[in-house]
Amino acid sequence: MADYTPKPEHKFTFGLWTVGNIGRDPFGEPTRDPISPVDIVRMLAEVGAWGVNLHDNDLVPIDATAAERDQIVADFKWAMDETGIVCPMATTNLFADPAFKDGAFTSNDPAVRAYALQKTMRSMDLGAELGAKIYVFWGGREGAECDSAKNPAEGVKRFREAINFLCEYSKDNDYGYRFALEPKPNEPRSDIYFPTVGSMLGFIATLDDSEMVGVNPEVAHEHMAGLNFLHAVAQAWEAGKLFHIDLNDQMFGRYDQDFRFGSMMIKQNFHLVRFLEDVGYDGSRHFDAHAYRSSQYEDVVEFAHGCMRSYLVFKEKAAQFNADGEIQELLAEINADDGRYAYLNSGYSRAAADQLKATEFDRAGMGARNLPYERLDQLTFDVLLGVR
Ligand code: GCO
Ligand code: MN
Ligand code: MN
Repeated sequence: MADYTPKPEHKFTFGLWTVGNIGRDPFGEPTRDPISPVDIVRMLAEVGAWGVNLHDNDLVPIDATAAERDQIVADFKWAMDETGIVCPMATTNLFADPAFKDGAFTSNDPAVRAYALQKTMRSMDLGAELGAKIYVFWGGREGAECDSAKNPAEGVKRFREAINFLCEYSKDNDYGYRFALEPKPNEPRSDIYFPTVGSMLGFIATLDDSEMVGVNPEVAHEHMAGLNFLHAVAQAWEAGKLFHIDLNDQMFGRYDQDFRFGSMMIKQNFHLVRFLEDVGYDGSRHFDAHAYRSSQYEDVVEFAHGCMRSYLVFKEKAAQFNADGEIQELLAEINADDGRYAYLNSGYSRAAADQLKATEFDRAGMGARNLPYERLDQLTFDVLLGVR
């Protein structure tokens, strides 16, 4: 029996808001008691996680005094030291307070935009104090219901100005942050700006210092938009922009479900984990999910175990897939290359263009070739379901 024990090298992290979720939804009141940040750190250590991530207000209430803040942060750091739990990522809550009801960085109100910047700088100070090196931006309220009220191009511009400003703030303070922007198509807004990973990648290229900014893709967010998450992650990876990842699970086209990783889309998640492991992604594996509303504390602990266990099971299946002789033979057959067109690999030259133009192709032969993807997909299924 394989060992599915989580270890620090797996870099499994949970947000304070994930295992700390109290089961409130738009139709119903909380179903479980809050857990203090210090107790969450202890719980994460017990289940074998590596790190904890947080929004400023997951730890420090928005109306805390400076003295209260310092005490809370000191207690939290003590719990981190005691347990060995690290804090690799921090972020700002720019969505809960009514001040942000029509956006933070993209609000029409200059005072709200300025307050959002100030709140983020303070939260960056906090993250730096806890050792975070990744700073996430999820623009939950940056969007609209009423497109008559806001010019979306203005929204893009305002978001850019904010990120440019905060990049400089990070550098000015030697925080060493890398920013990870997290797209989502909707919820809580009807439409959120920069709805997908591709959209965010396009935006990043327009920043003053695009080097220090990447993405934080989330399974649920691309699935809500009906998109292939693996493809989004692969594009981000190929662009050198996969700075962080939010793992959870979600049916296509539904409300924001935030299910336990591996609980819903098994084949998609398998391919995702195989990709992350094969390319050597070495960032956090962050679970941005929460337990069902029906769970109490002991089942929340099971939820946390489950996220990490599912990842490790997928990882084991990926190794099995990679070591399977029949699968590898099929892949070799599918990717066969006799080197005849290698002259195209170095890009354009007049000689290459002339040679290519003079080539006769067996178009009918190419079309008639059998691609054994049915067999390959069934073998994948058999690996996943443990019958191979
Ligand atoms: C959501 C988002 C958030 C962010 C978090 C960190 O759908 O609510 O995924 O959980 O990830 O705010 O930036
Ligand atoms: Mn989410
Ligand atoms: Mn998220």
